[in-house]
Amino acid sequence: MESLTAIKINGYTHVPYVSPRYDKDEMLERSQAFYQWMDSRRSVREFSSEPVTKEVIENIIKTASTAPSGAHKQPWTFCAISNQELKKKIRIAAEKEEVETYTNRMSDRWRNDLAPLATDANKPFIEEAPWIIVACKRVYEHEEAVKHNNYYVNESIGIASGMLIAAIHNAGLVTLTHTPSPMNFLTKMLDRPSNERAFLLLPVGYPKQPSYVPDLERKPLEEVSVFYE
Ligand code: IYR
Repeated sequence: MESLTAIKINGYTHVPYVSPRYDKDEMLERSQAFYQWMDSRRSVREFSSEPVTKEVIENIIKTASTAPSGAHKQPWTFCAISNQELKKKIRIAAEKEEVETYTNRMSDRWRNDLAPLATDANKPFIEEAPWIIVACKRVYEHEEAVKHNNYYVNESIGIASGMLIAAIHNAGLVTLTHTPSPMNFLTKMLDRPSNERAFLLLPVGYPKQPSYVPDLERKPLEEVSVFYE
């Protein structure tokens, strides 16, 4: 077979891409196996302090950064923190916001909705997990002192964060999407530039043993999909 070569479109190089192809049975089996694997993921709120190698965290971040993004701007920075002192400072600041949130910012309905998850303003996992990753979105880029907004920034960082969570699960580790609000204290503490905003805080590590999660069900396919055939 003739091997394909690069072509030019609008003066830009496009290279041949061959996507993997599976026969029908293998496709069905892979889709089923991946669903079951992803369905075994749970958000975990209690972490062991057992260390995780930096290289694993690097691979997880590289995976997240394969996400599609608006105009391929990749408008994200993943801050990975293992420094114990910094984690402690972040925990204290996050808990301060959370106390305010749980006592004054949340409606009764919101508090009731969270009751099955057993969350509260205490966030020991920020200090106890070996790593925390703060996913930051980059709202704009500077080019010669001019600000250029990035595109679909929330969609892009949301997709990348989903892929980060999948990569964490794939490594046999657990995480939690923590959203201390407001989060500007994080951008300051991490000394991030003015074009970056913290989006999610994710502790990464092993669950504390024994580990418990709420007895939740996921919505069945019929409730989360409509097919138009
Ligand atoms: N940000 C708080 C509160 C919280 C809100 C929702 I919606 C959750 O699903 C879980 C928690 C916290 O992280 O505790």
